[in-house]
Amino acid sequence: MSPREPESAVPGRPALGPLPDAEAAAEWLATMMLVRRFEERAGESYTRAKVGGFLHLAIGEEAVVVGAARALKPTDWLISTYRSHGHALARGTKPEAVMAELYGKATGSSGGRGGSMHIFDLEKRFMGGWGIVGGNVPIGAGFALQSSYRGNDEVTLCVLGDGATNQGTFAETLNIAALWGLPIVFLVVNNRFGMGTSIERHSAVTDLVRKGAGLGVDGLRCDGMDIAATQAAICEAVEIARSEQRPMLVEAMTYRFRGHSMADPEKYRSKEQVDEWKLRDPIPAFGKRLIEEGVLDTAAIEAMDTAALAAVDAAVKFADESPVPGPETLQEGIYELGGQVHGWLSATPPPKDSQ
Ligand SMILES: Cc1ncc(C[n+]2csc(CCOP(=O)(O)OP(=O)(O)O)c2C)c(N)n1
Repeated sequence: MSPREPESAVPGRPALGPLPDAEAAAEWLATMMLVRRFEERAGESYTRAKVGGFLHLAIGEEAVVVGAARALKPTDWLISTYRSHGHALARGTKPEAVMAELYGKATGSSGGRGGSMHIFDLEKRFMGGWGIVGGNVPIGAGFALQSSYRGNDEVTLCVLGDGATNQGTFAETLNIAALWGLPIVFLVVNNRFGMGTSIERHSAVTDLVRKGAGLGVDGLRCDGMDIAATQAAICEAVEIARSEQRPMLVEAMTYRFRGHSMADPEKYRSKEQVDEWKLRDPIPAFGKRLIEEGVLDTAAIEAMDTAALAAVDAAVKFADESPVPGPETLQEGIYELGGQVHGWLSATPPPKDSQ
C-alpha cells in the first residue's frame, strides 16, 4: 500500500473529513501539537533515565489519538492501551499529571504507581492505560455493560492495536458485545505492526473491518492520518452505538514514526517506508489544510507550537520537582476486604472464602 494513497480512502468515504468550525479545528491542531511535543520530550526524559519502565510513543498517530477523543462527549468512557499518553492529554488530563506519572512521582495521575502504561483519570472518564495486549477489550465491554444496565446514553470507546485483534479476548468480547447489544466502539489503530511483525505476517485476515463483521460487529475504515476523517468516522460509529445500542468497529489506518517502544532497533521495516509515511505526517498536513482554508495563518500555528513547548517545559519542571511517593503510601491503592487491606505488601492474607 502506498502511504500517499491510503487504503483508508475507502470507497464512499472521502480521504479528507469535514472540517469543524474554526475554533474547534484550531483546538484539534493545538492538541495534536501538544501531544507530539509532550511525547518527544518524554522520549528525551527516558533516555536521560528520568522515566523508568517502558515508554511507548504514538508519534505519527496523533490524528487518531485526538480524533478519537474529539468524537466523544464528556460523559463517554475511553479506555486505551500502553500507548496512551496522548489519550489522557486529549481527554483533558493536565500535562503535569501525565509527565509526573512517567517520572514515578506522587503527583502523577496514578500517584506514580502506574507509570507510562497506566495513566488513569476517572474524572475525565479516561480509564487507562493497560499493558496487556487485548486485555483492555473485555474491560471496555464492562464499562459499556454498566451504561447499558443503567439505561443511560453513554458510549465506551475502546482503543486497541491491529496485533490485539489476534487475541482471544478480541473475538470473545466482540461476540458478547454484539449478542448483548453493548454501546461500545472498538477503535482498531492499524499502524501495520504488532511490535516487529507486520500485519501481513501476524493476521490471516488483514481487512480488520471484516474481522469485526465475522463476529457480528459492523465497521468503518478511515484515513488515520487525517484527523477530520478519523473524527468523522468515529463520531458516526459512536452515534450508532449510542442510538442503536450496539457495538461498532472503526479501523484507522495509520503509522507510528518511532519504534514500538524505546528499545527497538527497527529491523523489520525500511527507513524508506518510514520516510514515505512521514510525508503524510498528520500535524503539518492538517496545519496546511487550515492555512489553505483560511482558518489559521502561519504565525498562529507557530504560536501554537510555542505554547505546546511551554506547556511541556512546565510539565517537566513540575515532574522533576515533585516528590516520589513516600513509604507511608505503600498500602494505598490496593484492595480492601472486610475492613482489612490486602495486597502484595500486606502481612494479612485475604480470608479463605474470598480466595
Ligand atoms: C498478552 C500480551 N502478549 C504480549 C505482550 C507484549 N507486547 C506488547 S505490545 C505488543 C504488540 C501489540 O501490537 P498492536 O496490538 O498492534 O499495538 P501497537 O503496539 O502497534 O500499538 C506485544 C506483543 C503483551 N503486552 N501482552
